[in-house]
Amino acid sequence: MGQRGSKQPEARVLLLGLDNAGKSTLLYKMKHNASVSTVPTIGFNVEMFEARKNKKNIALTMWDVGGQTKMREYWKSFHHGTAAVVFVVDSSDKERLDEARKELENTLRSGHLRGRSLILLANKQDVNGALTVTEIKDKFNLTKLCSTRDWFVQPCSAKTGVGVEEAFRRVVQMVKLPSDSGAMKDNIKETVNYLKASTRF
Ligand code: G3D
Ligand code: MG
Repeated sequence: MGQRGSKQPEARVLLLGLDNAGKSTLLYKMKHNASVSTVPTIGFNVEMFEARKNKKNIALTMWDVGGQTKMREYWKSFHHGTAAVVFVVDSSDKERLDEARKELENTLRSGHLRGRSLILLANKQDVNGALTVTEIKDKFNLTKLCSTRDWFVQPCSAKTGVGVEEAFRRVVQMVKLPSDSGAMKDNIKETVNYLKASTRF
C-alpha cells in the first residue's frame, strides 16, 4: 500500500471464482511464492502488492472473496471501486464450468464493473485432462461476453507456480489506475468499514 500522503496510485483487484477454483492458493503463490494449505475462505483474504506500471510504482490490493454459494451474494459489495476482475476457473472441473460461466456473467453485468478488464485464470493446468485456454474461451463465449472490455485468459497452476508470474504481470498491465476514468483508489480500512456497513460478515 502506498505511504500516507504519497502519490503512489492504488487500485483494488477482485479475485473471484467458484469455491475450490484455487483463488486463495493463487493469492499466496503470487504474494509469497509459497504453497500454503488453504481452508475454504469464509469472508475474504486481502494482500497488498507493489508493482511498476507506466514507469511508476503502484500498489495493488488483491481481494480474495469466498466462492461458496452463500458467499457469492457478497461479491457485489466489492464491485464498487474495483479496478480489474481476476476470475479463477478450475480447468479440471468440467462439471462446474457452466456454474462458473453463470457466475462470471452475473459479475460482469454489474454497472460498477463496466469497462473493467477481465483476467481469466485457467487454473489447475497441472491436472491431466484440464481444459485448454482455447476450450475455456469457447465454453465461456468470451469474445461475445467481453465485447466492451479488455480481457485475457492466462493458463496457470497455483500448485506448481507455472503461469502465476505471468498472471500477475498481466493484471498489472490491464488494471485501470485511479487516473484512468472511473477507476478508484483502494483503501483497505475504508473498504472494510464500507463492507461492515453494507453486509453482515
Ligand atoms: P478457493 O480459494 O478458490 O476456494 P483454494 O480454492 O485455493 O482453497 O484451493 C482449493 C483446492 O484446490 C486446494 O486443495 C488446493 O490445493 C487445490 N489447488 C489450487 N490450485 C491448484 C492447482 O493449480 N492445481 C492443483 N492440482 N490443485 C490446486 P485441497 O486438497 O487442499 O482442498
Ligand atoms: Mg479460498
